[in-house]
Amino acid sequence: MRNGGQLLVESLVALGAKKAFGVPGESYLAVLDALHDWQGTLDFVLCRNEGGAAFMAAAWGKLTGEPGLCLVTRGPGVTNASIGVHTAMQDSVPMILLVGQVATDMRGREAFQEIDYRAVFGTMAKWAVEIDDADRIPEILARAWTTATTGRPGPVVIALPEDMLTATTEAAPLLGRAKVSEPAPTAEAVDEALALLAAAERPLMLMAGANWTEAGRGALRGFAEASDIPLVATFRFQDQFDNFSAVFCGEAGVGMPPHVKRLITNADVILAINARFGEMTTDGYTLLSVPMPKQTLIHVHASDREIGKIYRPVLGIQAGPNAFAAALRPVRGGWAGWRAQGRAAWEASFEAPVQPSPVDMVAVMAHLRKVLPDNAILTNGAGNFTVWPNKFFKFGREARLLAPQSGAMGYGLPAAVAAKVACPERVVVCFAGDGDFQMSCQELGTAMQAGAQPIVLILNNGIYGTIRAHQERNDPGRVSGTTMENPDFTMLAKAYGYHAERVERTEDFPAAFERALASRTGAVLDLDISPEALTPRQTLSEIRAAARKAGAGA
Ligand SMILES: Cc1ncc(C[n+]2csc(CCOP(=O)(O)OP(=O)(O)O)c2C)c(N)n1
Ligand SMILES: [Mg+2]
Repeated sequence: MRNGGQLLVESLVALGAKKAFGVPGESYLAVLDALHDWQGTLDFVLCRNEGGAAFMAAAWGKLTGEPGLCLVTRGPGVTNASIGVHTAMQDSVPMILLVGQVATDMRGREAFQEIDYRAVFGTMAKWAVEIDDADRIPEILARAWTTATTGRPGPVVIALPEDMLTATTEAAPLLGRAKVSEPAPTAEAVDEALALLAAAERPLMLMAGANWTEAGRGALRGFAEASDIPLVATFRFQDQFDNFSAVFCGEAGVGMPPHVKRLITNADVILAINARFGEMTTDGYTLLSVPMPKQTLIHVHASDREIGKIYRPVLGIQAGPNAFAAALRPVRGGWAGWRAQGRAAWEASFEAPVQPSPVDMVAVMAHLRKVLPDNAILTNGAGNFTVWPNKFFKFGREARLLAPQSGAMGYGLPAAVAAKVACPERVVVCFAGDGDFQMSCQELGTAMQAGAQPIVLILNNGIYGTIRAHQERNDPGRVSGTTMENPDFTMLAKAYGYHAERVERTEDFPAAFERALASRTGAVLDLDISPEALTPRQTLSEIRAAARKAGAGA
């Protein structure tokens, strides 16, 4: 005999869960109590805000491919955590959010902190469910795990009524997880796709998703290189393909470089693998027209819900990315020049002028490209600063990028903590804007307690730069709600036990970063960035002047 909380935790252990990120609440005491018996097997990583905890779980899912677990209390806890659910959905990564619920005998009365989870998360999560009967915990957990990890991976929300967790049950815990094989393409579908590519003059591959295996990535690279087809990663998935491969031509994301736009617009055949065609990747659904792109589209996805969702493909193939990549055979055509042009343009995109800033990020990124180990993990939230880790780093086979497709500020630090929890031996560098950092800087405490401190680079320009840029474009000179008064970030970091330094000159960065790498307490480097250095190639004043010239705000 067990209670619901014990059955839940034993089943999670059987599924292979190693860490759960959360903030405690009286609504799920039985789960916390059960975790007491499993310390060292399934650890509770105590977070400071449910937003941070949920970001950590989402990042865990992105990094490991296993559902990131998040435990939060009802009402106020879960509403805080919702940002991570939204992010996991937009990122298509597996996550399971376990949340307390009022007892079943008072449900529906708007009891204390009550939320109708199915209604609130029904459209935000991949699946939202409530477990009414402790006997059904193993069944629903098994389904949640499979739901989170298969097809298009995503977040599952499971509500746990308090009386269900304390009820005793004779149901047996799960003994393990289901092994689910990816859907594989039929031989005819592969032949048809290869025939379409072979007939192309300017083929392009678009790849997406964080659910690639080593073998799948290797097979895709082998195919792309042998066929000499240029490949572009969709928004913030550029770490999934070896950037040092000659076929890699960049990322179709926010602030899309002109050469990537040209590759997508001018391609005559596009093989899109695992992509959901978000707004950023399509430049606001303009690079491919809805619903019939002029490009011949071959859309491969494991989920039947994604194929034809926005674009009617000429050929849709329901297949997992790895199974599909494994089935490919090289095709040959006369497009080597087209590929080489894309590659050269990507290489050239690393050249940028000297920045009008005390610390020049062009130089900082050139330094980081030299000194970071091959398996470094970079993270970021949202802001103009993300251009540096996203567009000025070269991700080799082992490097990883944890960056939110939801554009959620505050993701970078929790993601870095999760990465450090998952891989303590790897170098993890969080890039944070001054605004971005302050969305979740309390998680410095989580990292300190868990012994999972990353290196944090704060790109401190004193403004909500992204919004300021929009402001200058729309209403030049009318600065409103975008200037920040900041605390001394080094003092804040030191209070949490970190090595911390303010860096005010580019030439001081290499030594400061070396000290950060050597620090066993994690490090926060507060970089003095001029608000003028708002984009790599256009200053704040230039944005304003251009907008005035164009008559904006007049
Ligand atoms: C949670 C959240 N709130 C608000 C926004 C809107 N937003 C996008 S970028 C940005 C400013 C980011 O400022 P900062 O982190 O300082 O980076 P900077 O642009 O200055 O480099 C804001 C407010 C958002 N994306 N996410
Ligand atoms: Mg800023």
